[in-house]
Amino acid sequence: MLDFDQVISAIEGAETLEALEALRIQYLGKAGEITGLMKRLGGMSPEERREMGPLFNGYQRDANAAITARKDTLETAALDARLAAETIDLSLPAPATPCGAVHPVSQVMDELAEVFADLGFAVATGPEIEDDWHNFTALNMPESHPARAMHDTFYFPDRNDDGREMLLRTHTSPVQIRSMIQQGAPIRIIAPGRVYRSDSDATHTPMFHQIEGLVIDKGIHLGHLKWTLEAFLKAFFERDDIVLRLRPSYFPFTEPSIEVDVGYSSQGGRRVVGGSGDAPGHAWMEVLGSGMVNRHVIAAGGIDPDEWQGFAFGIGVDRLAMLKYGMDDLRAFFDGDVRWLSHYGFSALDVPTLSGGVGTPA
Ligand code: 2NL
Repeated sequence: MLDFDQVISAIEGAETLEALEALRIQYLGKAGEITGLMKRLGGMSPEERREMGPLFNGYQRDANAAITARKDTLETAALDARLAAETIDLSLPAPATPCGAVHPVSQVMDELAEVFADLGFAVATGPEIEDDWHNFTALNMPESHPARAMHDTFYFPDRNDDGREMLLRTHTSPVQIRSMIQQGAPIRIIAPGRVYRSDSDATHTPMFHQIEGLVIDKGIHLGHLKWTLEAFLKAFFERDDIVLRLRPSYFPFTEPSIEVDVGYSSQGGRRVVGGSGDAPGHAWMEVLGSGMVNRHVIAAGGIDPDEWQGFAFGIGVDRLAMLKYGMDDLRAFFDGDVRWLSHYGFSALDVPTLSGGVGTPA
């Protein structure tokens, strides 16, 4: 026969939760000893059952209660032991907070905005989803114009409510068209942002960054363009010995159109901007396109081209970042690899300044 006092003292003396669980199974489990007594009640005569029923039921109830109480005691003791062991040493240095970095494209965009702000330019922005009028037609590129095909445009399947074809802007020029229409002359703006062309290889990504500039005022001429670009490139590259070479070119939206090269030399496998491209050990590198705004474009912007003139320019920001900070593969810009970013990125706490980066070697 079961010695119930011993069952209770075994439960109360269990040293661990595992030992307690073993006792629970031994007495109250499916094949447990108290469970066995309960099963035996079924085979008893009514008299026997009346006598033994309350006794066995009491065993079951009291054993359960003892196990619950012991479990509670053991768990509390385990928690107390853990709390005593896990003290916090407040004198230890705090673990470093994972911190992002500013992407070189964002850094260069900020630097460009700062340089041009010093020259009196405001920053203008606009939609990346455009219609073909703002992206092409207003820029002196009518529907059949071959330059439209040159842009490898991403088109949307549906036209907008005005029946215009919709597309991802291929340059930020539509921002300047919108600014001309909205604010009128005079204008002094830069339009930085993402642009899209269906192009992909080592030097082209389908999305890239551009910054365009537009000045509209009275009596604006090529001299203003050249001075502005020179001042900009000197400030951006933080060097006084920047030499420009202006070459005639063609863009539908400017007349005349001018491509601008800068002199550079190769030092330790890196291109370093500065000096004349004709000097020994130097060469020329194209950095931007520009020109006097075509009178048709000024008119499309709702401004009288007989009264107002202007110049404009367009620069690839990604290429400019590569040049200033020494990255050699454009595709890595948009891979999203944090190792690349921690190598080339800039502290998020930095105030964007011209001298914030590694700069060009002296
Ligand atoms: C390039 C050439 C250029 C412009 C962009 C422009 C904008 C308006 C009117 C006239 Cl609203 N021109 N933009 C002008 C000349 C060149 O970009 O090679 N960019 C990377």
